[in-house]
Amino acid sequence: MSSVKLCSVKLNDGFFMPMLGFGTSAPNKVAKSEVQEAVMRAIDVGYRHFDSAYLYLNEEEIGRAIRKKIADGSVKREDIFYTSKVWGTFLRPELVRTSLEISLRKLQLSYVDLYLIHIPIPLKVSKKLFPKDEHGELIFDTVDLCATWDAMEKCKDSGLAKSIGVSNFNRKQLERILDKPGLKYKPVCNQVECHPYLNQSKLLEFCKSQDIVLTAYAALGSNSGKEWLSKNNPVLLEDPVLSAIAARHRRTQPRWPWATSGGGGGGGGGLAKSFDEERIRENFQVLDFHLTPEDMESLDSLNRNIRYFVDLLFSRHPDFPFSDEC
Ligand code: NAP
Ligand code: WDT
Repeated sequence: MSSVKLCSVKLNDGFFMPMLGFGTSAPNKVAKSEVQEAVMRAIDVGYRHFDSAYLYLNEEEIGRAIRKKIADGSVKREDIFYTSKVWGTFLRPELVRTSLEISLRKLQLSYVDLYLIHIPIPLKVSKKLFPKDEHGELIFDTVDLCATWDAMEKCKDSGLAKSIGVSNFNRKQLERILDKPGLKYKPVCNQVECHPYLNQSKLLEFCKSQDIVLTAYAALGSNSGKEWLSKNNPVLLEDPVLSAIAARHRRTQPRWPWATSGGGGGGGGGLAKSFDEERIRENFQVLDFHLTPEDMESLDSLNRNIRYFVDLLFSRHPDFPFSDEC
């Protein structure tokens, strides 16, 4: 087992989150048994933070992996930081706790460390993850996100979730929650796409000012193979400027999740997904290198507003988060 200790960031509710998290979402064609293997391997390598969701349909396998590593004495439950997310079909306040209980039952765990609103877009209550009408249009629900947040706060009060936060929220949507009358708990984080091509400097600044951690997803630029990704974007990990910085630090290049999420500049978190033994190890080596001011400058110059995750299905909703500048 690795002796490397992960750096953690203190959340605004007092809990700690390891800055580097292990992403678990894979294309549908990948067998679910792979995620179980990958999570066990990741625990052996030293990862302690795991990111999943109801949407990913892999919580049974992740729960099994975590419980096996607890049973063999590698870790204790309290060493693990596990995140789940409530999907858009459960954003009615009366369904939020049910959704969390479904995840916990699949996981066979008694609590999650972090529970997030996955998207700010309520979808019609349905067994389908993406409920559509006869014309193939997504069917939305009308739910007040502040009411959903009340239900999230109750999940924290019940102890089923240690911390609560959001994902894919823009600044206005965060403000709506922060300005909610009678707010009991602020979101501890906003998990959003963030990498050198979309550095989220404005949103990061806002989050920092509110003591909200910005957690970066697709920090390695995600990858093809995912049904919903646009195919015409440049591949982040093939960027020559990144290669040059990596070479200067005698690193292979994909070690950017922490550095690009504001971790380099302080106070962020980042996710990296790999199910490959070698790359799981490689991606863990982000903790012992520091970017120089010149590196930061070249990284800043790469920012070009490229989103790998844009789902046009959502873009008709009035709360579509990605039309605003931040
Ligand atoms: P990512 O972590 O940016 O990239 C993963 C892809 O890069 C995989 O295809 C992986 O393939 C490849 N890869 C990983 N390490 C590599 C390396 N060292 N060299 C070359 N290729 C490498 O993308 P992501 O999975 O889209 O995002 C990470 C996690 O964020 C997800 O798994 C999920 O947990 C979360 N997420 C959340 C949201 C949200 O809406 N909240 C959206 C997207 C993602 P191999 O597996 O073959 O290594
Ligand atoms: C933009 C577009 C944001 C994939 C789609 C969110 C898709 C959530 C993952 C995810 C979406 C979505 N993932 O991890 O691979 O909500 O459809 O978490 S999405």
